[in-house]
This record gives sequence, structure tokens and C-alpha cells, in this order.
Amino acid sequence: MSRRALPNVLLTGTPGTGKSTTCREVSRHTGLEHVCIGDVARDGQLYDGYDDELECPILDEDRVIDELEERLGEGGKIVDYHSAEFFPERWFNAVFVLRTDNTLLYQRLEQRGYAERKLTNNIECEIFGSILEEARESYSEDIVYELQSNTPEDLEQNVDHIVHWIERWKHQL
Ligand code: DAT
Repeated sequence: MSRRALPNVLLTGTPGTGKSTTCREVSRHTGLEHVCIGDVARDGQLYDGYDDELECPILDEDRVIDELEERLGEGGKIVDYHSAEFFPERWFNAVFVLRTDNTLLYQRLEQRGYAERKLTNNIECEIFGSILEEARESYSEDIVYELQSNTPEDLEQNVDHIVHWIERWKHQL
């Protein structure tokens, strides 16, 4: 397989850890296209029922993959989603997992108006490090990076870190 001109990056983490904010900034600095899986699913109505426990629609993962296969094949995408396991491993050159302190995450999700059960589920997900574990199980460990996302300074550093990673990748041709 020929090398892509630009890498694909997955930015994942529990809801509220800062994925979309970070993706927007990385996209602005690098020109990588921000692909938000939530928006792709909503635009194409790529759902398969409703999860009462998590209070959100269930993604039709196969249809999401079909929908994105060609675009991801081009490279140059930064994908934003709160799960890491169902994407084809070959899609990504790096996987960044954002982590947030429980108290701060609780405040962010409360501000979003999440109901108690949804809040608790997401906080537990973060406490157990579920998404980091999922990412490490789904991809080669040497492409999975954990980043703390607690403060605006962290946000700035994370954007810098990912932008530099992309620049280095481009120059390793
Ligand atoms: P996600 O896309 O993971 O659900 P988001 O980007 O929408 O998260 O961020 C949730 C809220 O938290 C939003 O108001 C921006 C804020 N935020 C994100 N990262 C942050 C950070 N590192 N420090 C402080 N606030 C942050």
C-alpha cells in the first residue's frame, strides 16, 4: 500500500474531555479535515436503535465505516469520537486519548445538562480509563498516546503536540 501524503489521526476520550475543541484547533493549524462521527451519523441517520442506559442513539457501525471508507483512504483526516474499537485499525497512523480529572469532567458534563445516570456512566468510564484501554487493545501500543486535558494550558499543549506529531510524520516521507 502506498504511503498517504497526510496521516489520519483518531482523537478519542470520554465525552467532555475536549475532543471537538482540540480537533478544531488541530484542523485550523494543519489543514487536516475534522471528521466528527456524531455529525456523520446524524447527517446520514446511521443509527441502529436507541441505548436507554447511555441515553443516546446506537451507531450503525458498519454503515459508518462504509460511509467513511473512501474519505479515510485519502488521508488527512482527524476523526473525533468517544470510542476507539470499531474503526478499521489500518485507518489511523496515530491515536490520541484525552483524559480529564473526574471533578472537572463532572462539572463540564453537568454544564452540558447531562442527566444523573448519563453523567455517572461517563464519569465511571473515565475513572476506569475504559477508552484508553480500548485504544490500547485495538491499535499497536506504539501509536497510542495519552494526553491530560484538564486546563486551557493542557489544551494548548495538546494541540501543539498533535500538530508537531503531524509535521514530523509528513517529513518522514
Ligand atoms: P468533547 O468533544 O470531548 O465532548 P468538548 O471539546 O466539547 O469535549 O469540550 C467540553 C467542554 O470543556 C467545552 O466547554 C470546552 C471545555 N474544555 C475542553 N478541553 C478543555 C481543557 N483542556 N481545559 C479546560 N476546558 C476544556
